Amino acid sequence: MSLRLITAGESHGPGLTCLVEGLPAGLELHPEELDRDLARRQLGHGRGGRMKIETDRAFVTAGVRHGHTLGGPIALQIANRDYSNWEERMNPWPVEAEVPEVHLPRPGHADLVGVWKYGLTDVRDILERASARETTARVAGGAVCRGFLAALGVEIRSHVVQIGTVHAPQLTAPLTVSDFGGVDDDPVRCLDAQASRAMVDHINVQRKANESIGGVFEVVAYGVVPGLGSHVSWETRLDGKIASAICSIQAVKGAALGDGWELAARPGSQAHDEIFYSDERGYYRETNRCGGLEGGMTTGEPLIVRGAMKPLPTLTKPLQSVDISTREPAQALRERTDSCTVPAAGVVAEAMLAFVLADAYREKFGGDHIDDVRDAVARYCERIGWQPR
Ligand code: EPS
Repeated sequence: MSLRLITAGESHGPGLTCLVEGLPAGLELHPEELDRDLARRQLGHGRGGRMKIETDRAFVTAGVRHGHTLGGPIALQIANRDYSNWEERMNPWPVEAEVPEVHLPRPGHADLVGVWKYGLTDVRDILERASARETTARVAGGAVCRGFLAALGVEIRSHVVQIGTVHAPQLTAPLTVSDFGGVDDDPVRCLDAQASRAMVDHINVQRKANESIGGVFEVVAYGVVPGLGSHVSWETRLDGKIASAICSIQAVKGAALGDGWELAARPGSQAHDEIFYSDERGYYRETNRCGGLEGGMTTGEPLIVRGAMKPLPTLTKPLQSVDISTREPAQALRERTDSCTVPAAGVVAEAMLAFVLADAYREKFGGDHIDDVRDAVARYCERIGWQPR
């Protein structure tokens, strides 16, 4: 991997940190672009009380000077405002007060296997790091990767296509960047107004019934050059890297590239994207069923990936569990939680895709200064006769 993204931080600890290492020097960054993605991650009907406490902002403490990257690791810090309510329970250092341990693992969370594996007795020692609060740091780092990609003409967008049993209608034409203009104004980040209303109603009904709700988001990257990734070795195939990054998001249980699972049911003649050539367009396709990936490489068509998110494991009406201090039956931990975070997961997935693509560009084109990268990309596009679409 040419680029590294490391996060640190607990959900109710003092704050979160993200380190991004491997970007070139000379890349222009704007603080409002980092904060805009952090604010977008806080959106969505179905969030709990925590989002009213936090107003996430990234403070850059290394790697950037006067709005330009220096080529060294970039460090980003985001404070947990809620820490002021958790100072005794989450203090890095011993405290006077007695802090009771949590002994009620939630089915579907990291709680049980975590204490088991790490030899701990307090579930909080696991759940604090396992919490999806960590995605805040990924989004901050992803925004930096996104700035790098934007300098190379790549734009990433996302929308929600399913919440629980409610599906957005099938698209009749491929989406373009401009179709996403108002997506963040929609309460569930869905592009279809009627489906959005049904999704909001579904969340309300399920929330009243003490349920949490999952769903499916779709992320699309535009302007990606053909030939990122490679067919030559399993670990260089970009499909695998993207699926891994999407499935690493808390509560995501499935990733699909292009038409994904639907391809399995189709005959070959309706599963692939026929190849055409014209002097004006060069090589092109009329369809994009493969989601912009063939043989582990980008095709130059928009890159499309979906992620399926399970309902969150913290339920207001808890599931059956076991008290790990007594091994007696007990109800799982009941904590303040969100009922639906699929809209936010789409924003997190944009960050993860931005990281994977930025890494692939770094690997293929190298360069110490952003102008070196731009020149290398331009030379390559000229050699293969490809223009962004
Ligand atoms: C989370 C539980 C909730 C979520 C949290 C993820 O936090 P709290 O326990 O403080 O109410 O709001 O997500 C965030 C804090 C966030 O920023 O997205 C969990 O258990 O995973």
